[in-house]
Amino acid sequence: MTETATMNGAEALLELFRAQGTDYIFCSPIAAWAPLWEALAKRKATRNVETPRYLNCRHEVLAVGLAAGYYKATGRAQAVLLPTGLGVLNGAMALRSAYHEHIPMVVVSPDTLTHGAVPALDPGPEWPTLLVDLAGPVRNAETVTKWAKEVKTGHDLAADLRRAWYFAECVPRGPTLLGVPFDILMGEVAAPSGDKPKASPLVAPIDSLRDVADTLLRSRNPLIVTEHAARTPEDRAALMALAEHLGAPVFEYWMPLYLNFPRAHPLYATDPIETHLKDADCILVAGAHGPWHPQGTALPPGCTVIQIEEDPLRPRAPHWGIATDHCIAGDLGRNLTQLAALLTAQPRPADAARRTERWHAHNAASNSEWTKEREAVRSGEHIHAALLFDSLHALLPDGSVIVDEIVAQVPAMIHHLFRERDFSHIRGWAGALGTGLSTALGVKLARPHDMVVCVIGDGAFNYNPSPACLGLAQQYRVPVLVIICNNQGYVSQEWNLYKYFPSGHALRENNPYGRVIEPTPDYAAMAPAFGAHGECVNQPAQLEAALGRAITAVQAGRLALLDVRLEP
Ligand SMILES: Cc1ncc(C[n+]2csc(CCOP(=O)(O)OP(=O)(O)O)c2C)c(N)n1
Ligand SMILES: [Mg+2]
Repeated sequence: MTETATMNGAEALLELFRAQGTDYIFCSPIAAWAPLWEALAKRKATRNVETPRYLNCRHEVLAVGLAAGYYKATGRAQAVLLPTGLGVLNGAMALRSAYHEHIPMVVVSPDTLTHGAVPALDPGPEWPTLLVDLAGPVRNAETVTKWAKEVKTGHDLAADLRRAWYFAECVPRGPTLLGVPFDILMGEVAAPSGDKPKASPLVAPIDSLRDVADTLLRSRNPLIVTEHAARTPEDRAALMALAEHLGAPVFEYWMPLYLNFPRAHPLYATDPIETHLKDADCILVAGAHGPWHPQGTALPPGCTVIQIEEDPLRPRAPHWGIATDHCIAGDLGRNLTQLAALLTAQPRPADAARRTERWHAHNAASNSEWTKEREAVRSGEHIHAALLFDSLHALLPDGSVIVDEIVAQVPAMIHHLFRERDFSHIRGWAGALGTGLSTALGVKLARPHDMVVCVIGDGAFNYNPSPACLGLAQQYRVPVLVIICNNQGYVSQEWNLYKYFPSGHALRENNPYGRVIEPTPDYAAMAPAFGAHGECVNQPAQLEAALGRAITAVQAGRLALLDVRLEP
């Protein structure tokens, strides 16, 4: 009889992470990770191995946000460790964003089966008294993950971890969670053998794509709308090929997740899609969770709506109000690329060149309005958002990646910061505030040689685990440039007062209750506490020099935090 090699569950988990190809383990500490920490130290001492790299995170939202940012920049899923049910609850908001954004990651969370009754498997007296919940990590995760399960025995650990990883990475992508009791982390299991399963992509059959290509080619006024179609340059090239062949404009819905289309391209639509719906006869919704508002807006009779998405009709959301004619499910990038290839193999539609010219003229007219705005704000008394983004456009090095968590300044960022330079764009949040900083840090881990800029609202900054993020940047030397777009409050949250109560008491008496953050904190003063460079700037004349100093600090390896006081 051959003897099977054994190890404890934590050592096996580490080996499984390595075999799945994770680069990082983003861990929020709890004493129950002791066997894992010992396994890491043993591996380092005996084999001098540090991959996957372990990062200690001082907040669960930070751990999840790092994994999300790293995936957005690389397309590679990472491991996240969250301390039992309470850790899952603390990270749930960031998991919820990952779930909506189709971001894969595998979360592992410890629990206890025996609550101290077995001395060798006792996680500590705090478990039965303070740490465990009836729901446990798995049930706590159910509404914010794609798949969540507890490992029942040591025999199941390897198979369950591989399943969790496969489910996270296959479309529709998303976070998965494995509850692993302390009893299993400490107990003996067989050393895992075997590799990660090879997964074939899920793509639409060619006939369905051909059908859609024919519809697009026959259309007289096609529109394309996207929010997250192009995470990679290849995806972007496919979208460009489609748009250029058809002479169709590309609208990015107002908070794009990526730079889906070059924003200086003549077919990049510069005004909202809502004004053009009445003329459309075919709309390609290529990765957009809310392509227009309200979704029930009547479209012209006969207008065909084609949705290309990992999981069309939004199963993760309560509402999809768009009458959709074609659902093309599966890997978004691959389906787009195949569709572009089929389409461009056909002759260009006769009126595509004329349409291109028409859209070019239309977009140029709105662009000249943005140019006028840039010029108008140069001589202002206060720093206007347009001036900030224009200055960043001038000063940031090539290849910079902008990670944003802003609201009121989104249009200014899109039109002034991205107008010509070769910058990448990654959204750092998905409706729930609090993930911008950690997403930016995750992007920086993935792109250590590029300038990563987190453009964040003053309100948003307050929702982030900011000390934990600044601490991680210091501890592991992950220098990002943080620009606080400080308009001294929740400006966007006042919009409904203007809409519904324009002459009501709140606005008339300048008493809007929910808008203000007062007194405005000295955000820059936080930076030195974490060895970072910090500055506050409120004069237009000081802006460029302050940006220059902050960029230099980041290039020298320190996080820089610039609190830019914008005109309210
Ligand atoms: C977790 C969470 N809480 C509350 C909100 C509601 N909310 C959306 S934007 C916003 C204000 C953000 O302020 P800031 O970042 O300064 O942006 P501004 O409104 O000034 O543009 C709030 C409170 C939210 N989206 N997510
Ligand atoms: Mg604000």
